[in-house]
Amino acid sequence: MMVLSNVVPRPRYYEERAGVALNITGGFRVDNQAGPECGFVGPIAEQILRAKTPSRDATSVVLVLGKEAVPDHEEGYRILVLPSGVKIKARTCTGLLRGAATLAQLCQTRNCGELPQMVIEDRPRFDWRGLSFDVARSFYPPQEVKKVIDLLTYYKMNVLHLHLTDDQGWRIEVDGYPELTEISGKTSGEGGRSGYFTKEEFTDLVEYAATRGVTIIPEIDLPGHTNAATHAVGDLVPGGKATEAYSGAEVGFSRLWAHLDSTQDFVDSVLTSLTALSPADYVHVGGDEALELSQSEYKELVELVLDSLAETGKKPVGWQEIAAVDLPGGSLIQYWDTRQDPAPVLAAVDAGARVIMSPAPHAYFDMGYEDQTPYGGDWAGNIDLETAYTWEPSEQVEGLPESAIIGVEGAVWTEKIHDFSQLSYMLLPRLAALAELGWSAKEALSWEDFASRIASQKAWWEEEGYDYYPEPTVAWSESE
Ligand code: TNX
Repeated sequence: MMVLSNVVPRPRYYEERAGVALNITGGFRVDNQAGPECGFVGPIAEQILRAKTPSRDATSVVLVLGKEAVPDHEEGYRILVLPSGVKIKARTCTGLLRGAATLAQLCQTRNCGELPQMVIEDRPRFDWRGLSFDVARSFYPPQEVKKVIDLLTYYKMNVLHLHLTDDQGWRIEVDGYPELTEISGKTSGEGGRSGYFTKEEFTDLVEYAATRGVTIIPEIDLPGHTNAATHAVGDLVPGGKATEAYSGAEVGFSRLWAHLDSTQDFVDSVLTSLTALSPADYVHVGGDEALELSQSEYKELVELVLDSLAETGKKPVGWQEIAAVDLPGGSLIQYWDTRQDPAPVLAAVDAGARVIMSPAPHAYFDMGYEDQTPYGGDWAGNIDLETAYTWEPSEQVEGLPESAIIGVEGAVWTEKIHDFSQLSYMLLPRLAALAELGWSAKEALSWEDFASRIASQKAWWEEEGYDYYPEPTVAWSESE
């Protein structure tokens, strides 16, 4: 098992074989034989394996597509280590990327040295392994979002959910409503950064993520969390007077109004413009904490949003509260608030919805690790690494069968997390814990084993310039 001591998430199947080891002295050289549709995988695998300028004695990594002996999942892969080099086989281009991530971790530090002959066969437990990233309270420019995507790729996560709008700011250009970004692209939460993604920048992020096996799910938070919209577009407010900019950290005070014609036009324009940029099957439409709305107003507005979204051909994801509304088939509900009665979620699941598990007391990475954590908040409690790792998605809601759970998602809200260094400190190491929970076989999860493997990861974090919290329960110094 020693040879896997650097690998997170833990692979499903591994077998060491007798015989001469592979001696890696000059890094890797990628030989992409996977055909034109996976042409993009070669350069990305080179990046993951840091094979950009291979030396003459570089070890060859052959990439091939195939089904034989590859676990039956679109992200499944098989790695074969022979004395002559490494072969990665997968059913899809994404599967090849997953294999490359494992190989990179087997060789965490630049001098990989010897790898025994072996076979790894691997596939994920859950199809959805995501991170929800709030770029509305504090803006994070494209190059920083890319650094987050790199982390997801390294840990085989496949969804980046971008929370693009909230009370404090609006972060994506919308056709027909330039004031959204011209006005509310300049606001932020207190201490946070402002800014927004142009359509070109957003498209570039979608492409960057896609070639790394990550789908971007954009979120427009409706019908609450809308102060940035009502601040920029006075027509969304009865009487036509725009609301004041908001930089505080309260939630629940802002809203749309169903009886205004401008609301329909606004929602249609936002969703049409956004979906033209986003190839993902889903759009996250928020739905959380609309505390100023009566239940009937909430339903009316959410239905308006869902009908508008249906016109675009996309399926909705909504925060847990959205379960109160009749949802179209194929909808996803994001479970976050363990204080609320889950009965509506169970009813929605009975009616055909599936659930993304993001229980705040385990998966909210804006919570402190401990009382002294300098950033973030504490409303869902402290979340140390063990708490982030030790929870079972299928045991969060009584009566919710595992088959109804599409996967897991962490969340990082940024009211009190203002730059990349702080963000990274809050994500690492907890993001890696969530990644393993979402990927590895349930029976294989072990906190002690994870705690020993995570120690090896800091070499990569340090080389790549990611800050992290040196969780005291991990023996970091023993990693090298
Ligand atoms: C609750 S989680 C929120 C966010 C806050 C977060 C702070 C959810 C759907 N809504 O608006 O940023 O708590 O942790």
